[in-house]
Amino acid sequence: MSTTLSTPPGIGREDLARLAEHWDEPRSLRAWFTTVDHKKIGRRYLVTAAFFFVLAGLSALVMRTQLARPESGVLSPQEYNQLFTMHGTAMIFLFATPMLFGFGNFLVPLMIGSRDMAFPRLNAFGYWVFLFAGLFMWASLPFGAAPNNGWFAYAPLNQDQHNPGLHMDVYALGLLFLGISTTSGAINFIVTALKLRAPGMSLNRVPLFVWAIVATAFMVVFALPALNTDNALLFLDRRFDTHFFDPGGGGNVLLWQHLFWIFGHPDVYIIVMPGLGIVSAVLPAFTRRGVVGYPLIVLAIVAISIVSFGVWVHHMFATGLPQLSYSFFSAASTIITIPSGIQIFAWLATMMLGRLVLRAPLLFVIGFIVTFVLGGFTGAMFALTAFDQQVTDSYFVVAHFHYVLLGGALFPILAGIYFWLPKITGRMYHEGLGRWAFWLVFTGMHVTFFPMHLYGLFGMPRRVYTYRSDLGWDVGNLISSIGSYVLALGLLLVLIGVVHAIRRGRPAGPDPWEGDSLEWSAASPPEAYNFPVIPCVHSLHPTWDERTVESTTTGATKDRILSEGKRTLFTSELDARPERAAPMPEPSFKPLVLAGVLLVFFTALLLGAYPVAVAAVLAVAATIAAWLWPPRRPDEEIGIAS
Ligand code: HEM
Ligand SMILES: [Cu+2]
Repeated sequence: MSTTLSTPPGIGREDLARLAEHWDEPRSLRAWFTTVDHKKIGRRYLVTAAFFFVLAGLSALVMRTQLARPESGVLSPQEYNQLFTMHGTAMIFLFATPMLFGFGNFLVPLMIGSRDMAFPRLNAFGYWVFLFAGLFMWASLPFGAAPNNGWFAYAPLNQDQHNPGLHMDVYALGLLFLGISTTSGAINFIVTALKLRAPGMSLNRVPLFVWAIVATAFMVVFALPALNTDNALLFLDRRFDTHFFDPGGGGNVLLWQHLFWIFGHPDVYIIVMPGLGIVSAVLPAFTRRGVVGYPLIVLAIVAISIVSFGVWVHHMFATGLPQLSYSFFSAASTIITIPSGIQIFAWLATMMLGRLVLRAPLLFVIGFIVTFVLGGFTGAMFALTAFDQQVTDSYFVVAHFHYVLLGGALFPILAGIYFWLPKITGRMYHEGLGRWAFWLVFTGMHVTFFPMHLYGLFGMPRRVYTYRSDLGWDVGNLISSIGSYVLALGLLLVLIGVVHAIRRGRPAGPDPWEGDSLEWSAASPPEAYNFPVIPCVHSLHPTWDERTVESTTTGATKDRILSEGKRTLFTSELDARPERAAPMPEPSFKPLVLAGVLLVFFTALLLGAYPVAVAAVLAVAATIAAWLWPPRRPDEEIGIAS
């Protein structure tokens, strides 16, 4: 498996053998279902999210085929509604966030010098719930019962009397189900980054990618409850005759919008922030220097994660709220461009001061900067209430958010794929294929979405399944559709590149990019225990720093080898001072079982089989009890410091 064949210096053969014995999981079907290894779980997140991306992308291609010509009949209005809703919902909830969580899962323990996440079984549980919730939602499409009211599912159209059938029940239950995964993942990231950092990695030495993931996780914890409340109330409205969002019964349609966007705007940053973290992680290797302005970037990350909770009403400028509140939210929306701008300038300065190595990951980072800044420009335009009221609900908006989301999430994700593929698979990708993929994706993206600004300004509304040909939108739409095929071709090349690397790529070695963070000091792919010796971190760029490297070779000590039992080191939150070596859990079926029982619960609710749902709740309680039951012989814990 690993590329380091000889014994690494600093650790003896017996210790190495013992580590392998405690950490290696056998290659069996059983091990496949019970694994708690963050690297395997991270890989699964990446593959599953990529699969949902393909489904959502194919939906987009079908829509663009329908819209290529005026008055075409590829799709019925009902089918179009379901496709754009599933496309948007899946891209946001089943692709962007889980994909970035996949990178986080694989990388955070490696970057902070730990042997796993803080809660490995919770981690496995989060993955299974994500998989089941995603399948739960997509499975509705072949039955013609997929959500059909847009990804933000406004009231009153989400109500039973206006929207009968299962469509919006799938939406409400699917997102509630998925939220369990996102929340548990977020908590895991927070605890991992606070408690499992290698000794010496004080807060001012934490890699920017980890900062971004932790800030994202905090935002998830605070934002998601609003969405969950919305969906729980919606389900009650639809099934149990409450009237939270039904004006006829004294409810309030704007309540839905407020709760949705209190979640929804932070969610934009939940999607983009880890992408920005990837950019900060990729740049040092391809500019041969640290990112300029580390403390400023950290402050910007923290500022964004707070301010983004105070701008949500800019999504509601056309709902007739009091003018004064618009002024406040307009100002807040303008202010939030400052910390984003700081990061952009820090990256530009890094590139100007460094020595550029123009490989595929850097190309995608440059593509990110161009695209994301253009999306930011139109975003700043929307912050002005008067402008927003003119173009809201037009294709100008569709252009804007695709620039932000493809710029801020897809491009960094592609940069991350090329950058970490050698680490994840142990194999190098084909550079020529990577460049072709970049140019096709970049060109395709702008050819698809730039014209949308124009026909948006010319009045084409979003979410229409077709248009008349005398409105002047024909040429623009045709160009967009052609662009989307070019984009799809580029993405196909990415996939081919990944498969080619796995099959044919030359072995990468532990550190093909001479990167600066700790994952590059582990083998490619990393051993099950990540690090034979947990390093002692002396700087912000540990792999470039002699003293940190020495701490795992000539300076290795027993308390950082930890070869007795399956253990990793817990350290203090701020300064990462060693506290104790804690035992890590063995593989287990319980995460899978719990996720499976939850799937039964949500399916029963969907189909109205309430007695089954009650039984499933009991099974959930029983599974959790079994999970938490103390083992007969409590694991021995060995304190190594006071
Ligand atoms: C891969 C190329 C993509 C293409 C060709 C594409 C195309 C489209 C199209 C045709 C629509 C429907 C527009 C309408 O009728 O109003 C749409 C909506 C949307 N797309 Fe994409 N898209 C792509 C990628 C993405 C990505 C990567 C994301 C997010 C990460 C995304 C998020 C959305 C959202 C949120 C909507 C709004 C759905 C709604 O109106 O409720 N798209 N896209
Ligand atoms: Cu917003």
